[in-house]
Amino acid sequence: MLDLFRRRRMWRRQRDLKDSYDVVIVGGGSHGLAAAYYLAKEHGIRDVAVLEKRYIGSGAAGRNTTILRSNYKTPEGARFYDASVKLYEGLSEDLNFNLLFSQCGHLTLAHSDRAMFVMANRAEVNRLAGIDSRLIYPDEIKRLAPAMQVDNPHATYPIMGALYHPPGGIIRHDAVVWGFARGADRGGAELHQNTEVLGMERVNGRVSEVRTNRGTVKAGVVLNCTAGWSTLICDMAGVPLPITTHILQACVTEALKPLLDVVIVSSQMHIYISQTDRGEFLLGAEIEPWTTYRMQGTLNFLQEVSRHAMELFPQLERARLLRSWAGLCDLSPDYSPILGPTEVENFHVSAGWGTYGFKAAPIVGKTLAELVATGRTPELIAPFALERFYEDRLVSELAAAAVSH
Ligand code: PYC
Repeated sequence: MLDLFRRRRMWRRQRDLKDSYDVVIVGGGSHGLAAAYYLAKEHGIRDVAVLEKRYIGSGAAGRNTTILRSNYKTPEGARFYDASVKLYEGLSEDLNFNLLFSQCGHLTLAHSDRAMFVMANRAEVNRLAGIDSRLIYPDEIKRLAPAMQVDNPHATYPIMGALYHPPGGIIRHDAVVWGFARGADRGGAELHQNTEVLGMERVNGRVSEVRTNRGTVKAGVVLNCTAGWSTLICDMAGVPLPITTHILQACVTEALKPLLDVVIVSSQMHIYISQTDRGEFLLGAEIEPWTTYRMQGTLNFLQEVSRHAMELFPQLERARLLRSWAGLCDLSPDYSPILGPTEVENFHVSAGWGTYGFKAAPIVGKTLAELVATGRTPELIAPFALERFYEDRLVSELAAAAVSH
C-alpha cells in the first residue's frame, strides 16, 4: 500500500554517458538488466552502463507470452531452466517488487502415439533432474482445464494426453523488466535509454570502445544481451554467430470471465494459450519461417491462431481480438542458447534464445555476472558455449517448445 504513494523514482534520471565503464551491457531487456542487477548485488560491481536503443523492455522482454517453465528435453536444458524457475520463485521478494508470478501449471498436449512417447521421455528427463513433470491422460486434463474441449470426436488433433508440469506458469513480463531495472539502478548501474550502439573498436583481441549515438565509451567488459539483434552487435565485435532472426507473433482477446487457469500448449496445433489476470486470452503461434528484423504481424497469423484456439475453446467464437504484435527471435542451429565467452576476450554473449529467452532471464543475469566477476564460466552454462558448434557438441532442444521449432 505504501508504494501507492511512492515519490521515489523507479530509476534515476538519465545522465550523460561517462567516458568509460567497467562493464557495458548492450540491451536493456530482461537479460541485460538482470546481469546489471546481479553484478551489483552479488559481486559489488557497480560501474555498469546498460545501453538500450529504445526504451527498456521494448524488445523481446516486453513482447513474449510470459510463460515460465523448465520441462526441457535435454538434461543440460532442464537443469538450466530449472535454476531459472527457482530464481523466479523468489524474485518478487528479492526485488521487493510484485512480479505476479502464478505457478498455475503448464500442459503440453499430445495428439498422437508418437507425441505420447516423446512426452513420456521428456517427463523422465525432467524427473531425473528433480523437476516436477509427468504424463497425464484426458480425465486429469479435463479436471485441470474444465473449459477446454478435450473429448471432441471430430477433432483434427484428438487430445490423447499431456505433459503436465505443475511449477510452470505465467508472470508479468513488464514487471520483471521494471523490477530488474529498479534493482540495477539502486545497485549503481546507469540505465541509458535511446542509446543505440553503432560500432565497436577492437584492439589486441579485445573490445576497447563502444560507439553509440550519444558518444563513445571505453569498456572493461562488454555483454551482448540484444536477443533478435544479437548477430548485428556481434558482427560489430567481429564475432559471427550461427543465428537467424525471425518474427514470432501473439495476440490477446478482450477480457473474459475466468475460464482457464493453466497454460495450454500444443506444438502440433501451433498454439499456446493462457488467460491473463485481466481476463484476456493470450494466444501465440509458430515462429514465422522467413528471416527479418521487421516486426510486422500478418493476417494469416490471426486467422490460424483463432482457428486453433477455437478448436480447443469454442467459447471464444465471439471474443474480439484487442491487439496483436510481433517480436524477434534469434534461432541457433540446435535451439539452445549461445551463452558466455567468445573468442574476443572481454566480449560475452547471451544469444540464440529462439522463444526461450524470457524464461532464462534471472539465471542468465546471475551466471553472466559470475563470469564477469570471476573470469570463469559457471558450470551451468558451459554446455551452451559458442564453440560447441565447432566441436560438434550440440544440445538439441528441437521440438521442446510450444512452437514446433
Ligand atoms: O517455449 O514455452 C515456450 C514458448 C512459449 C511461447 C513460445 N515459446
